[in-house]
Amino acid sequence: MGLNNYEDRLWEMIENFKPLDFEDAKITLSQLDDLLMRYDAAIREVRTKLEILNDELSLRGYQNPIVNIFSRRKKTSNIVEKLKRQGDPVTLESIQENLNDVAGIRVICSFIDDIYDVANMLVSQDDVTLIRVKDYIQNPKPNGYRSYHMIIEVPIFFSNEKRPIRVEVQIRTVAMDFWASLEHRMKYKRDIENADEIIMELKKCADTIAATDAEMMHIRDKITHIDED
Ligand code: 0O2
Repeated sequence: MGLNNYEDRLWEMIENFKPLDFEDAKITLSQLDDLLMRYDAAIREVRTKLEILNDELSLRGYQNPIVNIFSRRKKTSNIVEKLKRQGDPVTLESIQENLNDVAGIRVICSFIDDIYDVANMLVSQDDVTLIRVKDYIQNPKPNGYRSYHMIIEVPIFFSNEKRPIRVEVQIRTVAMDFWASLEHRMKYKRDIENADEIIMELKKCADTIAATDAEMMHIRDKITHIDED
């Protein structure tokens, strides 16, 4: 890390975390780095679990239920912005108490039933604690958004302690992901002239995608039966 980067982060710390003085800012920054390292470790842990599941299921004839895994750790600026937006204090304790998505993993599956299989297999591991589920596949959002969201907690072992760390896992099909990426772009655009029209078109596409996802599963089942005969 270059000096400028460190200095920038120190100023970011002073501005948002309101340390007592410069020395306190340095200490808090080092504690923040420690906390972020723990979230990075949790991402690695959950990614590995998913990769192992995928390898095993592929050997059992499931044909790679997971197409891709993306992960990201929220940047400090976005952590601060979200805490402020929620009206929560900007402190290290508050990050752990009030944010579930500092560590985020997105799993892309081929078929809808793969999503539920992968989710169930992950949460049935005895070191994984399920904190919350939001099933936007069974209950899509009014805009058409579909995805299966879980907040889980995994224990991470460090040199002198074991700590449970939260990870947000979003699981969706390739088609749902394609839709969500395009729809997400709307979030950062202001004053869109024909917003209502775009929202309607996106909703229509989301419904078409849902029907296609269901049909693809049906066709896959037919092909599987031919294979078995
Ligand atoms: P970004 O930029 O992707 O990180 P919480 O879990 O309490 O923080 P919430 O809203 O209750 O917040 O969680 P929820 O509903 O599980 O959604 C969290 C994430 O799902 C969002 O993170 C998005 O990534 C995704 N998401 C939810 N709704 C939509 C939607 O309508 N369209 C798209 N494209 N993505 C969605 P962030 O932090 O909002 O955004």
